[in-house]
Amino acid sequence: MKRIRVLDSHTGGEPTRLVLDGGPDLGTGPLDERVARFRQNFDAYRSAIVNEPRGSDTVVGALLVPPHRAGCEVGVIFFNNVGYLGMCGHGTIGLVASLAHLGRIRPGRVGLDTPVGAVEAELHADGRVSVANVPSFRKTKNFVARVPGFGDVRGDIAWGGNWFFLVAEHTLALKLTHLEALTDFTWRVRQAVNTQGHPEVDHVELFAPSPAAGAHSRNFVLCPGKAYDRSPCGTGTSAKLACLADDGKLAEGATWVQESVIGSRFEGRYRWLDRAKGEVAPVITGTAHIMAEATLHLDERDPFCWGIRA
Ligand code: PYC
Repeated sequence: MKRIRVLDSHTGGEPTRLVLDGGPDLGTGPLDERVARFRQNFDAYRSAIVNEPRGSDTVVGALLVPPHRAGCEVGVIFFNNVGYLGMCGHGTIGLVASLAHLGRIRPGRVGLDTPVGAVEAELHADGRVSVANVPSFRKTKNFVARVPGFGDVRGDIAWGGNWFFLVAEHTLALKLTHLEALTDFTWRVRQAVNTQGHPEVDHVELFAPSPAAGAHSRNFVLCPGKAYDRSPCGTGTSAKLACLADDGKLAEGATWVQESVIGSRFEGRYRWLDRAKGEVAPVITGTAHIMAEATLHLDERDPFCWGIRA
């Protein structure tokens, strides 16, 4: 029997399952090499931790590992129902809130090593967490995807720690009552973008005005495994900030309030890194709540010990 100690939190409704002990030993070295080892040799752990019956399509796992990059105190590898994430904004907020809950950190700054770069988080005295994310940028403006059944869909391809296709021109209402239609549309858009020259894109983000006061925008984010992000998506908001900056629609240092389809919010702002390249340093702020401290039991007599997998 294997035992895995986890701490579950949610950030704006999106769950994070932090693995404290009992996860795979990925050895040492750069985190992009360790994530390759995770995928190659220990992928069953990913499934056991986040997939049904212990988890669900929405759970993002976070494996704590020793850092490699200088100046980082903690290393983390994020994963989901279908694979691995470069970075995860809501997951980082959940990780920091979880470390605070365990008494491992106090308000202040903590350097995090991730497979796609160093990230600096700040735990504020009131429990909010700010994440200075990896450099973010727009790769392609106004890419037009030909989507069967929907026609041409125009959007931007941008990096915020994961790859996104960001769409503002569409006719769908970003409401919880429309989840099926939103999922169907964004999934078809993703397939079209992937087959029409951009296989790297694994998240699709729709935007619309928010019906609530105080938010600049509402989004719907389709994650790689077809679940939608309950939070406003930290890496997706970083990609959005890069596009806003490049379009001259948001000033450096100004606050952008991004609301999710369930109404939870992140605040974002950016600093220019390289105007000519359109590269920004985004900071995302949000709050996480602890939900459970648990020990997962992996009993080989259980036919679904390693999760339900396709
Ligand atoms: O917050 O960056 C994020 C994220 C990515 C996938 C789910 N959440």
